[in-house]
Amino acid sequence: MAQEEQYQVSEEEKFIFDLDGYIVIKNVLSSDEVDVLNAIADQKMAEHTGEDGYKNVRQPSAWGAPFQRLLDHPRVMPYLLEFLGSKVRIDHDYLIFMDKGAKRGRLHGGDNGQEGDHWYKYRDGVIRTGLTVVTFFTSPARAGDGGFSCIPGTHKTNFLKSVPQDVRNFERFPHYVRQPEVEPGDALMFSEALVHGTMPWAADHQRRAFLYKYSPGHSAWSGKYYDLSQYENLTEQQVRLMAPPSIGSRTNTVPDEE
Ligand SMILES: O=C(O)CCC(=O)C(=O)O
Repeated sequence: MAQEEQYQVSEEEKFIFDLDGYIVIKNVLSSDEVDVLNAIADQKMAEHTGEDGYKNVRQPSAWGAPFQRLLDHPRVMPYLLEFLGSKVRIDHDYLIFMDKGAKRGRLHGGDNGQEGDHWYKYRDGVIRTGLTVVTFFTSPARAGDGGFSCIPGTHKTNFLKSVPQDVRNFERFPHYVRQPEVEPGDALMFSEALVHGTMPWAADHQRRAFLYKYSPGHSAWSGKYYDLSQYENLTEQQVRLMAPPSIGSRTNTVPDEE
């Protein structure tokens, strides 16, 4: 049995993702795995000074096996196949580290008709979404800490332009803005069709989030495709996942998935 088949997206999880536009997948990584990722990140990030406590660095997936494994993590693949289809591909990845007081990223996103890869659809029991993010957390974001925040349900809103600018700028926090709580080892999956952003970081500990972004097989958000020579010992599945966008002769990312 393929490892992915051990995990099924439940009907309740489909309901949650359809309702909110995001879902928290608990305990994707063990505490040992989190420690390994943090130790590698400590080394790799030592030379990055960032800007006002904010660091954004490209492509942690190329930092060796523990980060490469996140590309097609067996706990996450079932969600990618369920929501992006059998030809899902990795589009790009980066990390966000934030120290107390760091600010970035107003509320943005949504299917505004301009960003072609930001969309969400449902038809005949099947959910499909465009550019979709899986954020792996190696430090917690508890109530009031800040970091990833969103307006649940806005992946389907008919009133995208009505989100007030002071709310988008985090100058006002009405009840409909939510900062999901996560623990180290959790992953949060969200559609870029969801209105979302980066709330100022208020916690004493550093925010550590690794964002792996996926697209359906036919599409791309990034114009820069993966250079496989930057990776070692890629599996055949990872090579299929990292292929540039196309649909005609593209094989399924997990071969027996329809
Ligand atoms: O996790 C965050 O801080 C939000 C990231 C974001 O805005 C994005 O992925 O477009």
